[in-house]
Amino acid sequence: MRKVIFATSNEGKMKEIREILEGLDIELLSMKDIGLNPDIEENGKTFEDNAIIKARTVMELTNELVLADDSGLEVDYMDKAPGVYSARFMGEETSYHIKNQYIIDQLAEASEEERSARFVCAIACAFPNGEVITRRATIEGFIAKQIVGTNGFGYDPIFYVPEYGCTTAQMASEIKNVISHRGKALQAIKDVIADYL
Ligand code: ITT
Repeated sequence: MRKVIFATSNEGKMKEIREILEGLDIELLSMKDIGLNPDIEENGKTFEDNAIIKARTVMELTNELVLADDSGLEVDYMDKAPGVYSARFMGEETSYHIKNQYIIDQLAEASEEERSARFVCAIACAFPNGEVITRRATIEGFIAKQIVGTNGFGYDPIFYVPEYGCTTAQMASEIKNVISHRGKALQAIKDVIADYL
């Protein structure tokens, strides 16, 4: 079975990735599985740049097919912050309860329409021959007025999806995995990998 490494050390992402890529005839390995923990500087300006940096670095270290996800939350009222800085926003060690409450507080004066936001995900796939491809997907929503829900990770408890009447932290993972930025971007990458196998 072909090995595919997913270059992430975010456990929340990895759980979703395993669920979404289930069914592909691959041995999916996390960074933890292969015992690698390189210090990768994500200094790109776009989600794609950073996904490529992560996938390419780990491909060069392993010579395997490597996928990487760079994702984040864009809040329109905050000029699309935290964006590519989503993980580092207010400090990597700061709890998401504090980060989420801060964003809610920033939007105290915002109207309903001004609460618009989206999750963005770029997935890069680095092949051992040096070729790299990317796919991007988004999910549109609004910043909730309160922190609600315990599923998912990160900013899920404040990301309200009107079509479902709840935050992504209140959704079953089966639903989030189909409609989310990561679910859709990985679905597109799945087809590319299936062709390669
Ligand atoms: P890796 O680089 O090791 O993959 P990371 O957490 O540093 O892990 P990113 O740089 O891509 O990853 O930052 C993504 C951040 O965006 C993540 O830490 C969350 O804060 C947020 N995020 C992305 N997707 C999310 C989702 O589905 N639900 C909630 N928050 C999400």
